[in-house]
Formats: sequence, structure tokens, C-alpha cells
Amino acid sequence: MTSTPKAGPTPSPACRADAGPLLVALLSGDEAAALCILRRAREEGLDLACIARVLLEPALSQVGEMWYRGEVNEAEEHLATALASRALSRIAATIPPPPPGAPRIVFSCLAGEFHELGTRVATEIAREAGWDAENLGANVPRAALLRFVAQRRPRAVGLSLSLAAHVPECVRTVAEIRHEAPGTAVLVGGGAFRRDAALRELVRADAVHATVEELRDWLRGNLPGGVADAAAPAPPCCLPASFHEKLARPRR
Ligand code: B12
Repeated sequence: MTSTPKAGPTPSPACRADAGPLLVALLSGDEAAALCILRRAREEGLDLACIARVLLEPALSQVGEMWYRGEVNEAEEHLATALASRALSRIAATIPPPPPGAPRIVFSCLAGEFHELGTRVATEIAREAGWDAENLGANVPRAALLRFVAQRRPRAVGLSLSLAAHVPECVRTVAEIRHEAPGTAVLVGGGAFRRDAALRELVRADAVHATVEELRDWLRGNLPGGVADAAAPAPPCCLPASFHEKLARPRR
């Protein structure tokens, strides 16, 4: 982020309560503390979708608001993002490789879209759900993405956008994927839809997910034989009180 920040919205108190310790760890460059928080959430039985919603998204959203208010600069924001990404990779390292025959999904940022941490998180959520998932990362030119999808024919493509200004590019990309690779499901998601759910109406995708739980449930429901799985109760998606008690204890 490079423009001059102005006054911005304040997050809800609930957001702060959950994301606070992680926010402090990310902004102070304390990788061990960040990892410890995510690992403890894992030990409490939270899946990656829940960890993303109650910890990563609020903490990074808070970083964005602080940047907007001029309380952190670009270097500090880059540090926080890099650390969050590394801690995520570490906790996701325990996910087993996809089973033979797992359906393939490819996540990608649209052309011009540089917010790629979300696609990393979405990719790990898909792997945890049993998909063979890949992430193409930031700013993928539309022609390159189309060629990739047409040649490799994944079961699904997940397009990510954080900026509402990228909705027209998204509409074009969805239409062209449908033309080049009929049969490939096109999912759309990212911060833009969390901030403005009305944008969902504009994008003619097979599914537009405003929350990661929606993505997780779609992935579970669209595995071969996944209908029964989708009907199974999803794990709780809030941090139990014991999590905060654990956080207060000294680290192992
Ligand atoms: C880190 C960051 C950056 C980094 C990104 C680095 C990286 N490696 O990703 C950099 C420096 C590149 C950046 C640049 C900019 N940024 Co920025 N950025 C952020 C910040 C602080 C965090 C984003 C993040 O990683 N969130 C955490 C992830 C996990 O959440 P997520 O992206 O929403 O993804 C989750 C879900 O949405 C979902 N998901 C994601 N993709 C997909 C795809 C599918 C198919 C599905 C189903 C689900 C899904 O899964 C994830 C699970 O948790 C946000 C603040 C915020 N509120 O998010 C601002 C923010 C998004 N940025 C903003 C701005 C303005 C910019 C710039 C325009 C600044 C500038 N003037 O240069 C540029 C634009 C660059 C571009 N063209 O893309 C604004 C956008 C405001 C708006 N209303 O549109 C925000 C909100 C900051 C703010 N408060 O003002 N940014």
C-alpha cells in the first residue's frame, strides 16, 4: 500500500478481543508468538476456515485500518503479512497430501490484484477439505490463466479479489473461463465481498463466497460422495474461553 492514509472505520470490539494478541505478535515481528497463537487454536480443534475468520482476517483487517489511519506504515504492514503467511504455512504443513483421485482446484488472483494472502489461506482450506489445491498467487494475466485452465481442466477455479474496482475484470474472466473450459466450476471470493455483499449479484460465477465457512462447506459438499459430508455438522467457529486462558499461560 502506498497512498496516504486517512481516517478509517473502527473494528467491532469482538474483532479486537479475538485478534488482539495475534495483531500484537504480527506487528512486533514476533513469529514465535504468532505461531503459538495459531497452534493453540488448532489444539482447540479449530479448522483452518475458523482460524482464518476469527484470527487472521480480523488481525489483518486491523492492520489495514491502522495503515489507513497512519498508525502503521507500509513496511510494518508488509512484515505483518509475511509473518501471517509463514505462520499459516507452518500450521498447514500437517495437512496430508491429497488422496488419489481428489478433485483439483486452482486459486488465483485476478490481473491487477496483489492481495494474495487470501488465496493462500483459501488453498490450505481446500487442501484440508480433501481437494488437490494449487495457488497461482498475485496478479495473474487473464490470458495466462485462461490457457492454464483450458489445458489442465481443474474441477474448479477460485478467483480472488480484494478491491471492488476489479469486479469488471472478474466478470470478464468468469465469462471467458466458462467459454474456454466448460464444466469447470468458477468460484469467486475475497475481501471485496466481505466488505460489500451486494457485489455478489454482479459476478455470474457458480458460487460467490463472502465467508470462508461458505467456501469450506462448498468444498466439502462438492467432493465425490461429499453430500453426506456436507450434511455433517461443521466444527464450532468461535474461540472457546479456554483458548484465552491457554494464551495467558507461558509458552511451551
Ligand atoms: C496486506 C494488504 C495489502 C498487501 C497485500 C500483500 C499480500 N501478500 O497479499 C499489499 C501491500 C500488496 C496491498 C496493496 C494495496 N492495498 Co491492501 N490491504 C492489505 C490488508 C492489510 C490485509 C489483506 C489480507 O491479507 N487479509 C487477510 C486475508 C486472509 O483475508 P482476505 O484477503 O479477505 O481472504 C480471505 C477471504 O476473503 C477468502 N478468500 C480470498 N480469496 C478467495 C477466493 C475465493 C474463490 C474464495 C471462495 C474465498 C477467498 O479467503 C481468505 C480466508 O481468510 C487489507 C486490510 C483488510 N481489511 O483486509 C488491505 C486492503 C485490502 N488494501 C487496501 C488498499 C486500498 C490497497 C491499495 C490500493 C493501496 C495503494 N494505494 O497502493 C493496494 C492495491 C494493490 C492491488 N492492486 O491489489 C484497502 C482496500 C479498501 C477498499 N475498500 O477497497 C484495505 C481494506 C486497507 C484499508 N483498510 O483501507 N495491500
